[in-house]
Amino acid sequence: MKLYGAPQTRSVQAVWMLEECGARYERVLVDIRGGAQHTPEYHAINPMEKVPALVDGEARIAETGAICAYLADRFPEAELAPRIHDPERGRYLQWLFFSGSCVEPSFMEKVLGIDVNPSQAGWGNYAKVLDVLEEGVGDGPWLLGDRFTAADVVIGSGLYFGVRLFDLIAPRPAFDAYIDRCMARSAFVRAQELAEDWT
Ligand SMILES: N[C@@H](CCC(=O)N[C@@H](CS)C(=O)NCC(=O)O)C(=O)O
Repeated sequence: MKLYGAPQTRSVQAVWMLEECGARYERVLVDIRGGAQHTPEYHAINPMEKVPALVDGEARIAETGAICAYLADRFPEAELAPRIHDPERGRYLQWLFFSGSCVEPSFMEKVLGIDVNPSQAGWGNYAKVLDVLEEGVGDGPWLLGDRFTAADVVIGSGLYFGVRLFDLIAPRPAFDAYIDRCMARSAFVRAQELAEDWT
């Protein structure tokens, strides 16, 4: 299994997930600052020419949420996803998709300082997304209660990015407590180090 990535990118989320799974994998640097993502070879792995991307035998997966979902199913013994007939799988999938469809666009809304019509924008608006996130992580410890899943890797990474690394989200007690729980996981700690070293 090969993870294509680069330092200081969303690749850290995929590394965190791989570490949660206890997977054996190789980290392959894509020098995105030098343009290495725009080669025909890498385009064949991820046509968006972005990192991260995962190659597992014949399987090729890009989009961080999809990589996390794939890995959770690929390593069922790690118990990072409700099984297919478990009703909790509905909420799990909702949170996994919520990141790419709502959290990320809402961050862009904030960065660009634009106002959107919440009925037209698929993500509602930034304020609504934050309120839904707060409600989701509020009771804790995880999005599905006592059960830590791949959805926490994805949502936890987004909140860590928005609250702790960049000043995109004003701190709220529920966010801080949830981020602290994520940061206390040994896989999270390992990922922060590993994802900086792609030599
Ligand atoms: N929607 C993608 C976004 C991936 C993305 O934007 N990656 C950035 C780094 S965090 C990248 O590869 N940038 C290089 C480029 O676009 O040339 C995901 O969730 O994986």
